[in-house]
Amino acid sequence: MPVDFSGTWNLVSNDNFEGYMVALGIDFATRKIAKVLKPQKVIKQDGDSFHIHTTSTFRDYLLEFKVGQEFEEDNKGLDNRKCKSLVTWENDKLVCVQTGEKKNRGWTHWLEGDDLHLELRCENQVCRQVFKRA
Ligand code: ECB
Repeated sequence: MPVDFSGTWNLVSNDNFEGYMVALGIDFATRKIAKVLKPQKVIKQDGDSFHIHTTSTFRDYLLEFKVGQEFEEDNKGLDNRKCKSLVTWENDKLVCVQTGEKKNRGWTHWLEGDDLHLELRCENQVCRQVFKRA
């Protein structure tokens, strides 16, 4: 059975989100609001087709993609930079490379026990988020 990320997930920890936001050039006022958010992720997975909706009291972000098919990502409401994104499987990890103005940009999702993990990367910064099922 392939790994299934489907479900509703609540953020429980968020290590170095500040550093990640600084690397993305997010302004101080926005970072101050964003760093206290407890976003929820709703993931719908049908094989290699994904719908990942990250919601919060401040902003929402919807991403839809198929593994192995490159797409244009607009990062609207985040840093608003466009990039070319490609998500692939690395064993049971879902790995996204976001090619654009920012070096070493991307993220990785995986399941560990009952937890959903997300590593967000930009330049030399790594943010580690952990989610639990709602
Ligand atoms: C959408 C909730 C967070 C809103 C934060 C608002 C302002 C901060 C601006 C930029 C910070 C960059 C990213 C925010 C962190 C999480 C949002 C989604 C990260 C992401 O790309 O998740 C992937 C993998 O689950 C799916 O889009």
